[in-house]
Amino acid sequence: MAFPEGFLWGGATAANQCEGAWDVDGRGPAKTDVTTGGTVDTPRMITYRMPDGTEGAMPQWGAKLPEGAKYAVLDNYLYPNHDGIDFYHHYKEDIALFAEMGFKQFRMSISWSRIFPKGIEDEPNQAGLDFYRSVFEELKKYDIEPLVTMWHFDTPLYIEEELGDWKNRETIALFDKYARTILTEYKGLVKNWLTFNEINNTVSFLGMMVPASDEEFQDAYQHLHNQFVASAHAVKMAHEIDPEYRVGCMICGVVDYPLTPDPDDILANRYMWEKSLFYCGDVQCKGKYGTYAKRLWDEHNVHLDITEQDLIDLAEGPVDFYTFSYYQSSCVTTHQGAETTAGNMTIGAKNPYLEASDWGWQIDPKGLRYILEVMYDRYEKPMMIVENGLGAFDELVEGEDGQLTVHDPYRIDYLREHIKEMEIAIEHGVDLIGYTTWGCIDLVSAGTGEMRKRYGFIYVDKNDDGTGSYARYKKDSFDWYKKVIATNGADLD
Ligand code: P53
Repeated sequence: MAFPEGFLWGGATAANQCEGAWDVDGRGPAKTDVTTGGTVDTPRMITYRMPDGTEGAMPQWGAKLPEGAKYAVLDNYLYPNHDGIDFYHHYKEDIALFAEMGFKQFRMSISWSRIFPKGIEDEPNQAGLDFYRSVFEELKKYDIEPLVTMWHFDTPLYIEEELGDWKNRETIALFDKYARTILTEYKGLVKNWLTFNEINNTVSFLGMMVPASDEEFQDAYQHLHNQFVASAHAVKMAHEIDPEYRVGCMICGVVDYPLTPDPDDILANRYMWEKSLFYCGDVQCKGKYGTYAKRLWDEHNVHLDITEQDLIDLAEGPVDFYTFSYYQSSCVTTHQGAETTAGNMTIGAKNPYLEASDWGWQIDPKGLRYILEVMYDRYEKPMMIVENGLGAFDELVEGEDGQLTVHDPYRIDYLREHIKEMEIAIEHGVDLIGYTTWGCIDLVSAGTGEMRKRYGFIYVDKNDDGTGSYARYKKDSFDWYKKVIATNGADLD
């Protein structure tokens, strides 16, 4: 049997997409709290107010706040992350359902601004610390191991707005304080941590959905460098605070293929892997920049502020394991006019051999084997897939037992085919130790802000217009995944 004993089956969420309670118990706002809902072909908007009181909204990607504007929550807009799926008040019920499926591991994130509302306070917010303690204790009741992401796209808005976000080095020290606080607080309750979710997105998607200037690349690479340093600090700190702690990186694993055998496409694809995947993975796993980094910086005239001490810190803080998300693959080409898939998050050329989801994400189980094998060979560190799944429209119907349910064979098929590829990768020698499907309970989409883009085994009655009872219902995939876990991946039917 391919899957090793103790394999960490489970599901994944992120604080800002499920907790809700955005301004409850002293939590400060994050960027997601000024971000509206969008759709597959209309962007999410970020709302702001001018000094003279005029209100405005700009697309999530590519636009810059007008001079003098401040992020603001406005009337007449809907902010889906404000309420999420109200995990904040439903966590006991939700964790009981995860336990019923047999989860060994639950991936979640801590909202930084619940612990330090602005990010700059000297003392943490006790109510925020208490909330996560209760969640960890609840998980412990069922022997579910938490896998905790320290940062899932949610820097406190104050840091983002007043301090210049991650392009400012001062943010490193603020993150250090936050990391030390949670690593100290949850000693004994947590073993496995991830530092930055999909850290590579900052550069790998830049210029793809809308064109970007060299200045934006400069800021993005500096932002990444500062996060690399903060991540290395967190790894070192974790090992000092508790030798049992293990800390991983988290990379957005979009697999690219050359669209044609034109040598220019082959090279372009290789350079895409360097920019999108290796750049971050190499620094976080090997503790130093790859040889190609200078070429990437030169492309956009980037000059980084990297100190001698930074280089020492990076070398001393490589991660213990490698994790990534995997949803889709894409194609790279130097040829003009290549066809793309639908959707407002189109990230490359269309692959004629693959089908795409309703949101234009190309479904490619073999790509999962491909990236597992490449990355394991490169880093030789234990690996986890910490996000994978199909965002799809679900219909709530009455089941045979009279209970409301969703018949979701499309989701089961997607997951089954990906798990089969994991199995092959393990047979080929990859040290894969865990798998957490994305949005194991329906939650707010990061890309579009929709509820209707559902990933869960558990349906949540909440709609895009904000209505709904927040009741939870088991989908067909719930029982299927329960069986997969019970048989340690042997029965996928
Ligand atoms: P949604 C873009 C491309 C690939 C993964 O995405 C991405 C994104 C950003 O949306 O994000 C990850 O919700 C991310 C999760 C997110 C999930 O993929 O747009 O870590 O927060 O929800 C799925 O369908």
